[in-house]
Order: sequence, then structure tokens, then C-alpha cells
Amino acid sequence: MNKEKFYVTTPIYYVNDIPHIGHAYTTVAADVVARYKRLKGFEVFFLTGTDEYGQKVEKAASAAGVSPKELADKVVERFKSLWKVLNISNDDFIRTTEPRHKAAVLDIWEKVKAGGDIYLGEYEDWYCTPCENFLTKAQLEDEKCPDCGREVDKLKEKSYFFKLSEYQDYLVKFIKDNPGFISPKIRENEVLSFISEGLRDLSISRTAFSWGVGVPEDPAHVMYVWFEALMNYLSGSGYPVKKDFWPPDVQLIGKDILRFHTVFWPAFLKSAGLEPPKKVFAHGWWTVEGKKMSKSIGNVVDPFKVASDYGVDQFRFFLLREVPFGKDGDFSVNALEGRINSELANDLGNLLSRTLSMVAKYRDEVIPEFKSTEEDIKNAKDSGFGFFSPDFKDTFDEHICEVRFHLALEQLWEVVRAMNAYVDKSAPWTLAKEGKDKELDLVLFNLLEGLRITALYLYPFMPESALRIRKSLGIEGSISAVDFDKDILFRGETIGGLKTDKGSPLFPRIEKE
Ligand code: ME8
Repeated sequence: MNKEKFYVTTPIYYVNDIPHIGHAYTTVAADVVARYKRLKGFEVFFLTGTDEYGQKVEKAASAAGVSPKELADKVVERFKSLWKVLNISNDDFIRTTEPRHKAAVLDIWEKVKAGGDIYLGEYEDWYCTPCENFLTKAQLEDEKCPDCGREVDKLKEKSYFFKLSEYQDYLVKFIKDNPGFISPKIRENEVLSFISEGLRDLSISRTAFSWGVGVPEDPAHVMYVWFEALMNYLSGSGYPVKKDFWPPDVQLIGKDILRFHTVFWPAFLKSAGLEPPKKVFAHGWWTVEGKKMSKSIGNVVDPFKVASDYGVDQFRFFLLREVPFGKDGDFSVNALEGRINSELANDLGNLLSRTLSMVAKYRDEVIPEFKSTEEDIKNAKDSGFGFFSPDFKDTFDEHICEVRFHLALEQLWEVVRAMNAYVDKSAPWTLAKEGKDKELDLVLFNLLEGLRITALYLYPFMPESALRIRKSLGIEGSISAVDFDKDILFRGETIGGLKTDKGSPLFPRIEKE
């Protein structure tokens, strides 16, 4: 049977600087979507990569006294090793300096040109190199870049232009006809208002430097880095040879690069005769302890360090639990430690540990054979085992598809908390003391079954921890063997006999010195 395809992307990150928590955020988010869709049986293609051309990278390399390619070769390893550490399951990694990227870019340039959308002219206006963005005088704020607040340069150079102005009506109609293409809604409004101010043709080549993809038949020009970089989503998925994953189902980006992805990008694609992505989701911005992250303040959060100090899954969980995806968020050690202690150690870790302790103490680590009655199922439902509700699975699915990660986790935690309350209420220690074996088996069965399902829902967010939970419940077999639709349901019975294994605490508490 042919599996349904699903394509998810992250931005490709600039190699002028090393990765930080912001890069980790988008990539972990995309990883959750990719893992969830795979678990559901989709054939997933998850792409990330690095953006290696342009004036900004060229400047950074020259400041470091190396060639741009040398800088890229070094920094790309930092990104790749971070993705390994954070357990990112990307299917490919595209570098824009690869020949396969150039092939796709040239193909698109030719298509856009053949459609009559490229002409030679002269650009005379402002440019922000840190944002790699063309600006008009009116857009400047205090003569600085309105987006990053840094110095801008006045340019006057020959340039190829893309007839963006001719796509204004198309873009407005497309965005309005496809609610959800730009998410969240607040970003859609922002883009529509930007377009309504009028789109001018876009300069898509530069002559002041040479670190870029050369314009065909005009070696004085290299392509504007954003024209070329956006094409990574094509080149990385095999274009022009392979088109089977096109268009992307969801492209995750930060709100800083919204216009590039929702104005330029669909216009380039339309001009080249290609379908636009189905959804572009722009998430919010992380600050650190209330301040903008910056090298000069010295507060840039190193994701390698957070993962090594607190645990990879703890970090992944925090990123997506702390802040509604789409809203700005603040990173602080207090907030991180608070989430770890309350929701991971106290709620989930404790639930697992007390359940396994009881199976060890009362049943010699062996899962009891059990078959629930209608009455048992009703009682479990009433006790807050939300997995029984037919809506649970669908609501969770909707949350992930709409990238409302915090709500998906909240939904899961409601059940985790209910299961802890169920332990307290059913007092299995009293049942054991009074020799009420059947009742005790029922309680243990409900908890073990609840934990088994929790681990499946948790897997996309915290893959290692989910696998550890499964192992401690005696579940054999790899996650890829899971039949999601069947295995995610609460079973009415166990065959019994599986051996549990408590092991060390899943989420050790962080003790304040
Ligand atoms: O813009 N909070 O690359 P980039 C949240 N190469 N997310 C953050 C963040 C923060 N403080 N800082 C960075 C580029 N990000 C281009 C993209 S795509 C064709 C080209 C994340 O290295 C967020 O995803 O500046 C943001 O969009 C991205 O990193 C910018 O990475």
C-alpha cells in the first residue's frame, strides 16, 4: 500500500554564527511533527540545512580570516552535531553550496526568466546585510533597519529584478482563499497589510561581492541570497529530478522571516509554475531572562549546554511546553527547572515510578493477566483516563497538525495528573493489605495501560524517554512496528506475563543548591 506523503521543513540556518536555542526551537518543533506523522504511518520527508551564501556570510568569513567555504564547512558541523545531540530525525540536510542545490536554483531561474518575470535594471536604495533585506528610505527607523535595528548600507548597482509587483493581486487572492496558509492568523493579517502598501519589484542579483550562485550568462552578478536560499526546499527534496514530496505540507519558520516565505516565496513558485506550500507557520521569538538574546550582552543560550546540563528530552519538552507556538517566549533557568520538577519529575516520573514499584512489590514485577468488564471501563473513564474518549486522539491530532504543541502536551498531562489522582484514590496498598487481588489487578492494569499509551503520545516530543517507558513496561519491538490507530487505544485486557523493569528515575528532580 502506498503511504501518504508528508513534507516538513525548517529554515536553513546561516553559517555566519553558531547554533543557539532559537535554531534548536524550530528544528525540535519540526522533529515533533515529523516523528508524529511517521508514527501515524505517513511517509515523511523532513528537511533542514544551512544557508551558506550571501554578503553576511562573506563578511563573517573575512572577519574570521577564512574563506566563506571554510567558515561554512566548520559551522555546518556544529549544526549537524547539534541535531544529533537533540535527536533530530531529519531525512536530509541541504547545504546551499552543494551542486544539487545549484542545479535546482538554475532551473528555477530559467523558468522564471522564460516566463518574462526577470529584467535587468539598477537598484538604488537601502540594504540591511544582517537581514539580507532590501529596504526603502521610508521603511527605515532612525535610519536603521526596522527589523534588527542595525546599520543599513546605501546601494547603487546594476541588478536583475523579479516582477514582484505583478504578483500583488495573485498573492492577496491566494492568501485570502487559503486561510491557514499563513499561520497563525495574526501573521496573515500582518502580511496582507504589508502587501496592501504596494509591492515593488524585487532586486534578485548583486554585483558588490561574489559569494553566491552566479547568474547564468552574466558573471558580474550573483543571485540575491533569498532568491537562491528559498529554493533549498526544492533542491533538498530532489527537484528537478524528483517532485514526489512537493509541495511541503508545513514549513516552520520564525516570525523574523515571514515576508520572505509568504510574499517572495509563493510569488517565485507561481512564476516557475510550481505549487506553493500548504502552510507556513511563523513561531514567536525567544528572549533570555527577559532580554533580547545577543552576543554583545553575552546571554546567548547554548543548546549543547542546556541539553547536557538538563537532558535532551527535558530541553525538548520545555521548548514546546513553555510557550504557545506562535507566541514569544522567555527562557530562564527557573522556568526550565520548574517545568522539569513539576511536570516531568512530580507528574509523569512519579506516576511511572510508583506504578512500577507496586508491580514489583505486589506482583513480583510481572504484569498481571487481566480482562476489564464494562463496569471497569466506565469507572476508568470516570477517573479521568481520557484515552477512552473518542475525541482524545482526534483532538491531539488536530493540535499537532495545527502545531499547537503546548495544548497537545497539556491534554496529555491532564490524563497523567488524573492517573496520579487515581492511584491516591484507589489506594492499592490498602487493597494489597486486604488481599483484594482482583481489585488490585484492575488498578495496576489501568495504570500500566495508561502509561503504555502515554508513552506513544509522548514519543514525538521525548523520543528517548518514551522508549525508556516502553522498555520499563516490558514492551518489546521497535517504535516503527507500532500500528498507531490500533495501539493508541486503551485495550480491555492484557495477556499478562510481561516483566517490568523499574531502572533509574526517568526524570531526576533538580535540587537547588
Ligand atoms: O534567517 N527565537 O537564518 P538564521 C526563536 N538563513 N527562533 C529563533 C530565534 C529566536 N530568538 N533566533 C533564531 C535565516 N531563530 C535564513 C533562513 S530559509 C530559506 C533562510 C530561528 O540563521 C527561527 O526559526 O538567521 C528563525 O526564523 C531562524 O532561526 C533564523 O535563522
